[in-house]
Amino acid sequence: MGTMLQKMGMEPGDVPELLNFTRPNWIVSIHQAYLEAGSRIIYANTFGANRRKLARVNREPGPVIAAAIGLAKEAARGFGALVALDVGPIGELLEPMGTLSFETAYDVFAEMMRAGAAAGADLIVIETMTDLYEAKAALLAAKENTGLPVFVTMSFEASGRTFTGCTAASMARTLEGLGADAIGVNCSLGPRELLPLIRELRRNTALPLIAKPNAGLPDPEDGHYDLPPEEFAAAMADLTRAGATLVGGCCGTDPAYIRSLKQILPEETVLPASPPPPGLVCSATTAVTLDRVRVIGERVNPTGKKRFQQALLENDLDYIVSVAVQEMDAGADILDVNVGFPGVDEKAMLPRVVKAIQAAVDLPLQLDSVDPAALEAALRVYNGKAAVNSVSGKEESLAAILPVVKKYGAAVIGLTLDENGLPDTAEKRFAIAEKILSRALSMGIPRQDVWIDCLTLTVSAQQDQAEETLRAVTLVRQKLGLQTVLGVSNISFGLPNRPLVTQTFLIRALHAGLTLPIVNPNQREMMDAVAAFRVLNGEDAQCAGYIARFAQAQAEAKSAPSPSSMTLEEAIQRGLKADAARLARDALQSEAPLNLVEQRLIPALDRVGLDYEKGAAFLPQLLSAAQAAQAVFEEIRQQLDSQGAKQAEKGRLILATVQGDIHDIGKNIVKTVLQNYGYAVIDLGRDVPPETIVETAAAQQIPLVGLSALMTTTLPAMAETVSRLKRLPHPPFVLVGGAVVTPEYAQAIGADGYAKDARAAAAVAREVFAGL
Ligand code: B1M
Repeated sequence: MGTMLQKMGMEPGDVPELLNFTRPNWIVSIHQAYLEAGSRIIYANTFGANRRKLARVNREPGPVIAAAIGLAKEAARGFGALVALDVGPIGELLEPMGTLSFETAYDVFAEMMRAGAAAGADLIVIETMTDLYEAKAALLAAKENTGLPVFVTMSFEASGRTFTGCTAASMARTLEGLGADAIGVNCSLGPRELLPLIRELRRNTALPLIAKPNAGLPDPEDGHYDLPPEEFAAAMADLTRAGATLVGGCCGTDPAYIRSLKQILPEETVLPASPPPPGLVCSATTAVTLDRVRVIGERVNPTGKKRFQQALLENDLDYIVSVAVQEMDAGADILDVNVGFPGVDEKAMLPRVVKAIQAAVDLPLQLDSVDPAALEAALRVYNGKAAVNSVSGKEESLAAILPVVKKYGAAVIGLTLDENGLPDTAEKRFAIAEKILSRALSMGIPRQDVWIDCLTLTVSAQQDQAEETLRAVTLVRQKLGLQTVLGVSNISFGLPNRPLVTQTFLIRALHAGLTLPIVNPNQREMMDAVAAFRVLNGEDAQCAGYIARFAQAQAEAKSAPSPSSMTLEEAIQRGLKADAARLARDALQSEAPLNLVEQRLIPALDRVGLDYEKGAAFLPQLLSAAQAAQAVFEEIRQQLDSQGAKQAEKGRLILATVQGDIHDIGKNIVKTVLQNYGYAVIDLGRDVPPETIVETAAAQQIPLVGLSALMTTTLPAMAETVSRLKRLPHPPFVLVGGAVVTPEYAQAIGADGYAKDARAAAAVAREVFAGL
């Protein structure tokens, strides 16, 4: 639609959805051209018809969507084609990367979905998503507000991830679990580049797969796509062989492409039978396949932990996140999250904690509660495929928990106890496991998503039960082939030298068939036992993991830094706000504030930036590191404020981060330092358009304007701003800075000065105001 509207004369900046009213004949004729070329599903012109985008042109989504669907149906008449409500991204980043809450995003999508269904759409297509969280909000909105089939496609980069770091495996498992009817990829790349992605999706789902690539890759010079229709169609044939059964095109694919594509497609495409994928849980960025022993961390749990209980009661999410980060560092694969404690409203707290942890930790989470309402609230906001801990064999539990697990596509732990309590023989526990499995299967929960916990009892109290638990684990593993879970620590309760007993039991349980031990990953004995077991069980190829673990000195081997040994740099890199602020306060006792910025804060952020560049960290990590850096900066600011005897105002100046750039940590540091040197700073913020800066400078006759830019892509906005400032009748002195700016570049764009850091900026200001 976009490609054709541009060809027909849509101007840059036009809102395509308004053309449903102003150019209905264009829209109908575009649909018809594609239908004549062979399209069997057409997307109505509703991609951006959401409340947030349409508010800018004072339109309501309902009438826009009704008009668009009406035009598509008019065109489709006589072709027997289906009309899809087309739903694109809202256009704003969701929390924690942006400011839009998950709940608001859901409401925005729900309104579109209801309008599309009311207007008579045959199906819903959610497309061009780059954030799995946003795709989830849209899919839930479609499922909960309409009965229409829903397709979801996301846009990936050549790295195999979306720009927020989502993998094809995480996408497939999460969206399939949530009930999508078909999934796939659209936009960003050409058909050749999509092949590995389609293969990866095929490995992870039996759903029909969609492939809608661009017409190749754009020429960097003129922006034209590089594949002609015939080559496009030939490359698409590889995608159909790899399993794509719904095919089409995105940017650059005019009707000639669809015609060529139609010619190479067989009339009936047979979905290749694929074996059920192995069990898996995931966050948006990390998929954990259950094909080997995986460790579930147990520490995000208040039981017996005074500090954790206090954190829950005081809503101290930073502390809770720091516990999760430590478990991740210690090598856990999945984190159990439990916030059940007297005085805590679990239904409110569990989702809050899930949101906080998933912003800093990219491991899959296991949501642990007996309250179905709390579980549902947390599953709703979880970005990925979670596990639920737990359901039991009790009728009441099965009836309350399994529907929630099914709706959100989670895995579930079944506890082998029922109305009669925990049986004392392995066979009776096995019977309960069978009952839970059969009930889950009858509800459509796949077998690989049912995990069984045969329950660990305290050996000092019931000595014979240790053996029964191990026998039950073996029965479940061998006869049902399910994943087995055990919270092993309970075995040693009340005994001296607990780690020894727990480790011995863990080793026995692993050999009995335990696949998902729930342990304290900070206890070296437990992780050592798992590492050794992985070697003996053939899970650790060439013993590489084991050797890496013990190659370093024993003291260093995989031990998580305790909060007391953590450095300020580590706290920033891990995004631990409270720890970072505390360590900054300590450091400021002996270090000068600006040295702290230059020698510790900036290098720490540089390392995060490097990891991001290498694909070892993703946007959420970048963001949490930035938030931790801001907490450090706040300490620095307070210190500077308390030191700097406020001097008389030496002059007024403007500071701004240029248009398109939201990096403002550096600009804020420059601001604080200049304020402390006695200048009054008019802070125009970040992402500031040139006209705002120019108008403010002119209206208030400001002699010095400081501009900051952090990205190569926003340097042109800096150049543009400088050039407009220089055209003023009384141009101000323009100072530029920021990590990408060099003295040469400053000179080339006509700036009057360059400063490499905040101190240098203050020196320039001194000179400028002295010369006035
Ligand atoms: Co992003 N980011 N980021 N980011 N980020 C960079 C800049 C990047 C280099 C990371 C990388 O890939 N290695 C890369 C840019 C690549 C390029 O050049 N094209 C990048 C990218 C790609 C992005 C996004 C596009 C990611 C995405 O969405 N896919 C996105 C951009 C959104 C946008 O701007 N439109 C994005 C988003 C973010 C966060 C929101 C997560 C966060 C910013 C939070 C915030 O600022 N409120 C963030 C962060 C933290 C970074 C890194 C890691 C750190 C930047 C920083 O704050 N440094 C950065 C990597 C890096 O720089 N190593 C990166 C510390 C700060 C104190 O230093 O700003 O240089 P700096 O300031 C210094 C000096 O430069 C100087 O003084 C300061 C103190 O001494 N100075 C001036 C600064 N301004 C001055 C003005 C002056 C004088 C001196 O006179 C007026």
